Amino acid sequence: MMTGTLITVAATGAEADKARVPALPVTLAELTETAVACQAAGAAVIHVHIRDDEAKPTLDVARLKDAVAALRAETDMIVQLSTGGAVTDSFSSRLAVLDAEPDGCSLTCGTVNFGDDVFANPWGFVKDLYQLTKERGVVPEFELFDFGHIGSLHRLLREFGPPVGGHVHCDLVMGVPGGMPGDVATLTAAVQALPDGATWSATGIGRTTLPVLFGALAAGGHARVGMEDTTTFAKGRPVTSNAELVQRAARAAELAQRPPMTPSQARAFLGIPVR
Ligand code: KMH
Ligand code: ZN
Repeated sequence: MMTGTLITVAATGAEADKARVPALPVTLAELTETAVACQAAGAAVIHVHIRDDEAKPTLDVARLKDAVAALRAETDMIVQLSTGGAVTDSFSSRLAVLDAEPDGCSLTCGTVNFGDDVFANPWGFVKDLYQLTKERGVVPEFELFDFGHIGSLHRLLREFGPPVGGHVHCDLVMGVPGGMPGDVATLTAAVQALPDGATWSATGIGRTTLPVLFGALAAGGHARVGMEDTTTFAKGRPVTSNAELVQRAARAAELAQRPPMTPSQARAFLGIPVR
């Protein structure tokens, strides 16, 4: 059954450099301003990475708590904190993200080469994080960068049961150098391998953004967009705001006759309680 479209905005990420990408939201004021604009444009979930006073990525729990509080005060969006952080973050600091009591969190299901770096998610960490989401009542979104991650997701559900809220929602992160490619053939194969009953979003990094967006809409999936994943709107044209990426995705979703879900529709869809 075709539903409306869940649009997630991944507004900042841990990789883009504020000096090179001035439109990147890095302060709390910039993050909340972006969130307000993105909600108005059709986003229901915000995937959050924060930065320190030097605009470098941080997992400082006090700052994360401030970000959660500010986003809740200014928007109705589902606040999903990244537990991926930056490739340099320790496993303990990534687990401590849940101390900030978000609605949801990302949970990457395996290790992947990440450009010249390695984004480390060994099984022991994945299962510890999953069990912690259950203890804390945080709804995970399963981030899948490659096919092996789908196998680990099946194992996680088999060994530890369903997530908080009872519903499995995945995000295919495609086109990372080192992960699965961002094309429609790969998207189709990945979707077929997901657990029965799972719903899914997809995002394509960089120039794979548009094929993955249109492929996901055509296949009944949902969309993640944002400056974490692409800082180029079109060839030679930098993104000027997260909201313009959300607007483009919302327009595509409307053309597909699957208009954006509101935050409250998204909460029901993802099994996230209303605050
Ligand atoms: N920044 C990447 C190393 C997540 O947010 O959960 C990992 C990442 C995934 O962005
Ligand atoms: Zn992220």
